[in-house]
Amino acid sequence: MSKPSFFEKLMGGLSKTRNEISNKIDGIINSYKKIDEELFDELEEVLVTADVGVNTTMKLIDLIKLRIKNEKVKEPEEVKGLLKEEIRKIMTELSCENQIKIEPSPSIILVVGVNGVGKTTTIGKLANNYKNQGKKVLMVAGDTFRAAAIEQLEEWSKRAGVDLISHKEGADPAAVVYDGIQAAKARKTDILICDTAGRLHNKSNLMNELNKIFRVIDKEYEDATKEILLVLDATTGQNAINQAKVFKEVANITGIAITKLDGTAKGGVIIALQSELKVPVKLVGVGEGIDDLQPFIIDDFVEAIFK
Ligand SMILES: Nc1nc2c(ncn2[C@@H]2O[C@H](COP(=O)(O)OP(=O)(O)OP(=O)(O)O)[C@@H](O)[C@H]2O)c(=O)[nH]1
Ligand SMILES: [Mg+2]
Repeated sequence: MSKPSFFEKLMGGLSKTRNEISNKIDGIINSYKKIDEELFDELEEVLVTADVGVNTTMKLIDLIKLRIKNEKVKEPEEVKGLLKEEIRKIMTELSCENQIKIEPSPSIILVVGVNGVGKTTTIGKLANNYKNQGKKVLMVAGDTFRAAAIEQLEEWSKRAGVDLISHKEGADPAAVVYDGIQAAKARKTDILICDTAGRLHNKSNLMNELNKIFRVIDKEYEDATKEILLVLDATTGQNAINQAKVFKEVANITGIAITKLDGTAKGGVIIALQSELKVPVKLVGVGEGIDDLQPFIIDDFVEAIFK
């Protein structure tokens, strides 16, 4: 059997979200003979239920109402196409790259996010992808909270065939990152990927720990291309939006990786993240396997949820 293409995997991963959005919208539209307020109310409910978020949903409804008025649209069947177009538009408003920045080399990717969202897994998949592209990759076990966290990253480093810099449990994460940078310089590494702890129970803890790491990076790796990647779990829906807000306050987040899209109908959260929070979604996780990480492409995403 041939391997599924990128788009097929995305389609598979987004199947629950597609059921929640596209199929429900079809059901609604087919039950209306003309476009009226009630139709909009039902559309609104579908979008909010799929975790598009109240603000983004309201904005979208206003935008399609305006188009319907201006273009004198009469048929309910046309509404779905308009919605698809407006979703694509609000997502592309952000004139940011949706690709992880790794050029010019060397680059450093600091991976942050609360516990359990999929940071370590995403690092493993990412390292494997870059290694396969011929890049020299090094991992840093910056989550020193538990010995198991270090072991887990070690496991991924073996699977991906890349080296790992680690200290013992309880070590200062900034010191591990410091060592990682020195090793990257000595080994002429292209991409240094750093894990961090998710178990930081409050904002000032989080800020202190991250700031220490940022200072080390700024001082020791000033010229490196930097990416601060926030990992969010799609299954948490609106909670993911709240996490993004908190992390935006403490760090200059340059991109988002959304994980676990395969198990959820809440994929609509991506629309809100990209359009409301103005942080580009750069990666999507669609499974637990090493190949289950994909670059985020707005057009493919919109096609996949409206198929
Ligand atoms: N289905 C699915 N599961 C995923 C995906 N990404 C991660 N997971 C699973 O989510 C769980 C947590 O992943 P980790 O990578 O350990 O998460 P973490 O953020 O490093 O967690 P802590 O180190 O505890 O803060 C694991 O069981 C992963 O296999 C994904 O895209 N899809
Ligand atoms: Mg981890």
